[in-house]
Amino acid sequence: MWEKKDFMPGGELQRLQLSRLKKSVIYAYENVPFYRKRLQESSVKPEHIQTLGDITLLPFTTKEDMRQNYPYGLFAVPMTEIVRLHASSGTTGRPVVMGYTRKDLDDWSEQVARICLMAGVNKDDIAQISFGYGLFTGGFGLHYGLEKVGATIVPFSSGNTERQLMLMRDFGTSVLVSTPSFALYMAEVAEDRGEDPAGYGLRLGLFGGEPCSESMREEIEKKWGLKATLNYGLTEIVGPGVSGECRGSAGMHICEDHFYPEIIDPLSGEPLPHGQEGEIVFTTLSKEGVPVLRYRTGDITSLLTEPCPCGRTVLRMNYITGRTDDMLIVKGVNIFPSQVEDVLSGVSEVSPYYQLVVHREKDYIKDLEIQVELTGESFTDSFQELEKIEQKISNILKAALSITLKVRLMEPRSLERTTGKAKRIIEKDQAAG
Ligand code: DLL
Repeated sequence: MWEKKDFMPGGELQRLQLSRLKKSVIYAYENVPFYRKRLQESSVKPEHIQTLGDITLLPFTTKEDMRQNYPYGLFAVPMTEIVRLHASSGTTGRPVVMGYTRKDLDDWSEQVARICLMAGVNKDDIAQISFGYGLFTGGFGLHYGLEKVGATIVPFSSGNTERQLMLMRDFGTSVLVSTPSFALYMAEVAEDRGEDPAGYGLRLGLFGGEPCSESMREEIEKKWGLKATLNYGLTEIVGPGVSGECRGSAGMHICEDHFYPEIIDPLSGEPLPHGQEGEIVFTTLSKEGVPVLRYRTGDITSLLTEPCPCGRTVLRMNYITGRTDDMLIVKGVNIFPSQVEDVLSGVSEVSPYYQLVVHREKDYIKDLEIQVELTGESFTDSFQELEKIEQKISNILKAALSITLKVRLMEPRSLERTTGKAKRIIEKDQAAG
């Protein structure tokens, strides 16, 4: 039964992973010319994989590899076997295209169902999906997982916030499925209408697709009066369903029988021991349509090895603290948006809405401005008061990052709201005001 797969005894899980890993490497080698060539170039043969540790013999796969093989170059089966396509939301360049066989879709719904179950969804729930349905994996991914659990699905898709709220109330929605930023925005819209979001009766949130700081999670929980759980995934591997939180809210359990995780040093590519922070790399262990070997996700996190009180034996991954490609180098200092967010979350005068505005000159960053919204309560006409808050934030940022950054306080509700993923880094010419 799929419900039991997160509870496999240690040795059994590793045996399954090893037999699947061996098969996946042979499968990719025999069916995807790209992998055959890559392995040959590194003088690796599938039979060299004899232990799970031997995975480090395999070369990495990158987003660039996927883009270069656009659209179907990494597919391992003829198109007659592919029953669904999804693609990454990347705004620049070619998207990453994923193809799923019938079995891939069955596995995917099971993976997402496990994530939903560990978050606490049950048959009595009415789950409103506010992820986009389309090439983005969020809508369809959560849809089939929730269906497998037996919840009643409201397949709303993203956008149209007023109507989302109306149906949420009328249909008695108990579970909200969305990005954390959209959950926060919906609460704001409800408040604008003079309503208390907590009155809507949501009991649980399944949030994913983007980072969610602890202060943002608390804010969402407080406003809606729900329990917020986070889940993680990416198009290149499958979509949502790679990992998710149980009720303990202490990291996200990985569907390890399907996705083998590693942590590497993002600079050297060397494997790092469990517990240490680095870039997470995944190898698919069961995929037919597009098997993926050692995909460098760009996401920075660590693997948690302590047993979870919930009894699940699969590893947990920590929350994502940044992306390798989100790092901004300003005057020689490396800055991740999450570091700025951490600082801002400790300042009571500002809301969770912020943006990092990048001023570029040729190929380097000349300046970085932190735009952050004041809360309704701290908004004032007093120039002195505003300057005091700005200075306070600037000082804390300086202490945390060892660099003086320009801080610009914005009026409440002035930064752009999103019905999908929040955009934290913007280029100067796109900035508000
Ligand atoms: O966002 C898949 C997804 C949909 C996951 C819905 C969960 C829920 P992509 O659009 O390919 O796929 O974006 C993947 O988003 O590499 C991370 O950088 C980020 N991401 C996804 N989930 C989380 C999370 C979907 N829980 C990229 N925390 C990933 C932090 C996340 N970042």
